[in-house]
Amino acid sequence: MKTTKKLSAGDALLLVDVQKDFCPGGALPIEEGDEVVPILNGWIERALTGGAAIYASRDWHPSGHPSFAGFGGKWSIHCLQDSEGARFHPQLHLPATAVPVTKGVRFDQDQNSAFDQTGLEVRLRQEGIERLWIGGLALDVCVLATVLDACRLGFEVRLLRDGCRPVTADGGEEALETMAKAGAQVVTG
Ligand code: VGL
Ligand code: ZN
Repeated sequence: MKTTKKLSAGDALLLVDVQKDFCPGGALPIEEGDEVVPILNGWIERALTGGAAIYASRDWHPSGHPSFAGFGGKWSIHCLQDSEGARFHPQLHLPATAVPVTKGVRFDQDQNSAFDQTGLEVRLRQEGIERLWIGGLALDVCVLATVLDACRLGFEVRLLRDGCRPVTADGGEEALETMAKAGAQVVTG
């Protein structure tokens, strides 16, 4: 099926965790994580041209967070609040109007989805947004969880395949299948 790549009012681009720590050289690097940056910059252009809103989630952990190894989780320490590694990738052309969505702040458990107790759903409904174009890091972790929540909540979802990278290749393939089954439309290019 051919789908248009035009974003318009009533759409939002949702960029998931495009942060330094998830890119090569960071604390929890995803292979080729930085390669999503120019691709997502193209989507930012499309969103601005079409009058779509832009949201950018960020992983933002307190020290001793339960997702960290030694504290109940499996990940190396990453995206500590206010740290250099938690910053959005410096080459990501986020406009000043982009709305940050802070996640991973809970003391009791991780929040992989940008919808998990962040109030994002309420905000999107207030803004009349019905369709989400989603890309970022990591395809098989936080992008997956965010897309599945978005589908479950009834948003129309376009997954930006080339604007994502997985932690593991197999995980990425499986995530794509799971998201497609949930109703997300996978967009390439
Ligand atoms: C993520 C692992 C740990 C992600 C966040 O944003 O996909 N992955 N924390
Ligand atoms: Zn995290």
